[in-house]
Amino acid sequence: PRKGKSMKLFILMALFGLGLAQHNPQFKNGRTSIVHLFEWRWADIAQECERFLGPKGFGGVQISPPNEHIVLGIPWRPWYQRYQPVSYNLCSRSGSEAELKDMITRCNKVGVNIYVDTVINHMCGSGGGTGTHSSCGSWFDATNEDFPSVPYSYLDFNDYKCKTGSGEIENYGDIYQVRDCRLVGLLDLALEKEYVKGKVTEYMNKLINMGVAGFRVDGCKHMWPGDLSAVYGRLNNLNTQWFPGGSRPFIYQEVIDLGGEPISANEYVHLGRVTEFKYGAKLGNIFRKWNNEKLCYTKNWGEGWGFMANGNAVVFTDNHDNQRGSGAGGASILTFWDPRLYKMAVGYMLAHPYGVTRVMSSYRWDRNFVNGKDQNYWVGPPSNGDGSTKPVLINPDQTCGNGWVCEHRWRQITNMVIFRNVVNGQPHSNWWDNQGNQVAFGRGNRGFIVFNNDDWDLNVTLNTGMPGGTYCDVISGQKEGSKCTGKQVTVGGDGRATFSISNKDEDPFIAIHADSKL
Ligand code: AAO
Repeated sequence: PRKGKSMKLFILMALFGLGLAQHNPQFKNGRTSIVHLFEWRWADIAQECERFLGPKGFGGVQISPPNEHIVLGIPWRPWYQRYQPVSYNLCSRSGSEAELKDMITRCNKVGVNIYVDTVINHMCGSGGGTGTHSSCGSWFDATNEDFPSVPYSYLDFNDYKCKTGSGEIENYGDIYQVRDCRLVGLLDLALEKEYVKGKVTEYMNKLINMGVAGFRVDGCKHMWPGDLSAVYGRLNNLNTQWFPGGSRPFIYQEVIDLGGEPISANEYVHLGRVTEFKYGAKLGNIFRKWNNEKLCYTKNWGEGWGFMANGNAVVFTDNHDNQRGSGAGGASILTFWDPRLYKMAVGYMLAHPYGVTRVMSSYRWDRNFVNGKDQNYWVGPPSNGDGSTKPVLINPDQTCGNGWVCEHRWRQITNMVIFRNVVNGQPHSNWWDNQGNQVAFGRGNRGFIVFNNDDWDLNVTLNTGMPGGTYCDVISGQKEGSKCTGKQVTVGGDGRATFSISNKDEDPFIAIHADSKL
């Protein structure tokens, strides 16, 4: 009996260990954040890793889906064609397999991981037609569910299980519909079939062998946790050219859970991390001061706000869906369109210890609101006349051109990505608030941040917990050589410092850290 018990314990630990391992982003040397380079070309990402992300301490890049996808109406080409797979060939709007491979290698070399946006719930829409209008030119027939380049046939789809009249998800209150019927007309793969599991696993393992560190798994709410568990369990360990032996791929699953539906994020947290959508929705309300929210209420930010356990969460202010009004979160979501509040919200997220952080990096499009809805939410990345994606230009002042926003290059955001690395592992400490929208907190003795989102000035002396000395604020400027290019903060031998932030400042917050000390 003792042997049986310890065997059971061993199995439990092995299962638990395996699960936990897939929660680890496998960041290289002390890096802590992911940037989503939405719709970037592989060639541009490779260069960005070398010239910016590596040197600035970014941990990884979430790339747009690399597999072959439908091409919708040249040159119309909405961004969302990437979420309509036609095969698992590795050629997409972002580039060829060779370019993908080159990018993965060059990013790994400078310590930046690649995470793949993985679309395995479905293929293209049922109305996708028949022909070779796909990113590698593979022939497919959406009408008859025939994708010979995988190959998948009609036998590999869920139609036999879906019970709704339309074949669509009609009611998010019915877990069977949500998993077995079509999401917005997308042909729903039967992941319960061994054959489909095999094809999906083959695709993901090919990417692992090429050197990626993990996966953002699209639409997990629409797949059964048991099927996902089986797929994840068959994934190879990471490539030992770049990662320690036995490293498991990082898994983070897109499950929109704002409460109120029978399927919850909780059903997925043992399999990997999950996107915490409440985070950006609440943070938007707080910085906009909607619903009587105040910054001081964030003293217990994180699990105290009903978010999932810290170790399970991937957090973000906005994502590619809700920055254009779809997905979840609604009007409160902050984006680059509201730069002043956005920088504060991203700064707050990066300073706070909760979750694995993902920074959004976008392109600009012409918005056209009709009754509060953006008619142009579909507009694809900056493109040439033939529909190909424009390269990311870097201006002399290090901002991006050609329509790329590059939020991750905004000084305030880049410097807070660095802040998060510097304070990594330190506790949330030395909280202060004015019972309104002025708050401050530290990260042990390694960093301190102060926000003024009230409509009046902040003038206060606070215990920072930092060693005495002169520090450069990394929001209004940064340390360059032996000088600060922006504000300076003097911390006394007792750890106290006086802060002044006008509500009219360009960016009404100040952050200092161990590496910004003169
Ligand atoms: C396109 C066209 C469609 C066409 C289809 C097929 O737009 O008209 O029928 O092609 O031809 C993206 C685009 C889609 C696009 C699709 C394929 O967003 O417009 O369809 O590519 O090209 C659900 C899913 C979630 C999904 C989200 C958008 O659960 O997984 O919808 N996100 C991912 C990707 C996304 C992608 C796909 C999945 C598909 O990030 O880019 O779609 O690969 C509730 C549910 C959510 C549900 C939303 C849908 O949310 O909870 O699970 O998300 O509804 O809007 C409040 C509620 C909140 C609610 C929310 C929105 O906030 O509290 O729960 O409102 O109503």
